[in-house]
Amino acid sequence: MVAPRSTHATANARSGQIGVAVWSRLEALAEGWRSLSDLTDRETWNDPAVQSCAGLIDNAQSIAVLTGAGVSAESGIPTFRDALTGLWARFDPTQLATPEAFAADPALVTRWYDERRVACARCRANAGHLALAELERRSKAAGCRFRLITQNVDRLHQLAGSSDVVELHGSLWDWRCTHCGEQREERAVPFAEYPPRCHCGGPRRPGVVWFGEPLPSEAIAAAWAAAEDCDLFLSIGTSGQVEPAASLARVAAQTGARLVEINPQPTTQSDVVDLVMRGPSGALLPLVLAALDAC
Ligand code: BJW
Ligand code: ZN
Repeated sequence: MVAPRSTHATANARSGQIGVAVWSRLEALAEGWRSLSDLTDRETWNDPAVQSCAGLIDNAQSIAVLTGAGVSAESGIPTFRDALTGLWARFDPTQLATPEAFAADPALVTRWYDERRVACARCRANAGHLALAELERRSKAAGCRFRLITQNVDRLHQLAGSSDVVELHGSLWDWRCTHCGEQREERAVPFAEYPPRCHCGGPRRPGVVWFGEPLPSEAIAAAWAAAEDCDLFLSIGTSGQVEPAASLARVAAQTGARLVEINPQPTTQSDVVDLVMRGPSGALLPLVLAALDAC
């Protein structure tokens, strides 16, 4: 059922691209969804790319999924590289997400994160998150290994029911004291002061990974192991611009895995993947699940 790697270019050209008319329909679907069953009940999807993706999943013994900010876009959370708006429009997110920015102006940086916490607290998991949680359940029930690695800091995968999520870049909800090191989950929004203070009096910072900081060693080890021993790697909603996460797809490719990309836009990984699905993950992933039912 799965074509050999040498036919990738043909497979991409023939069936890996979704047309413009279909794209606008998918956007409408993504906006109009109510629940996973609502979306899949109303739609049966016969696009060859969706069928191919379902076929790859059906044949896999070990699946690794890497997600990025695009997976949460349909929950209303702007992607990391979306231009900042309002009061933040004059700031560059890649400059704010640094230890240097926090050292220079902890109040400014923690206010930015707190506003993102407030916005995230109002968001719910979307059909893409729900579909990945369902795919995990089905895969495990069928004896297939399934590992979800995320760069996202919003914890929406966990809210959707995914388990053992590998968080490469930490979480917006965890805050750590820069003096005594105590870290705890902070769900109440908003904070009363910037930066929030620890009981020891020290300033607290978000438990996320900023540029120039090492990723949590357990998380990066788990992600690397998953990429090395999977036979199917799905890269969903990430631009692939940030290392070391961006290398995971190439690691998987080097060890012989098949690669699928789900993203409305081309990425740094598009050239190495076997199947490109151009569209929003909140619409495409439920359709892949629906197509899996027919496998
Ligand atoms: C949709 C969609 C829809 C839209 N459906 N899709 C090697 C080479 C060069 C540089 C480096 C290197 N190794 C390390 C570096 C430096 C650096 C780096 O990568 N720099 C690059 C900019 C070049 N990396 C680091 O510094 C990392 N640390 C490190 O390597 O440490 C080494 C070390 C070892 C020992 C001691 C000390 C150091 C740390 C990286 C940390 C990244 N952190 C951030 C911020 C987290 C907190 C926060 O959110 O504020 O993580 S940066 C930001 O980028 C965030 C994201 O998780 C990450 C990835 O972004 P993502 O998810 O791809 O989002 P976008 O916005 O880029 O893309 C969204 C995509 O969605 C787009 O493609 C859309 O098309 C798509 N989309 N709608 C599906 N509906
Ligand atoms: Zn403290």
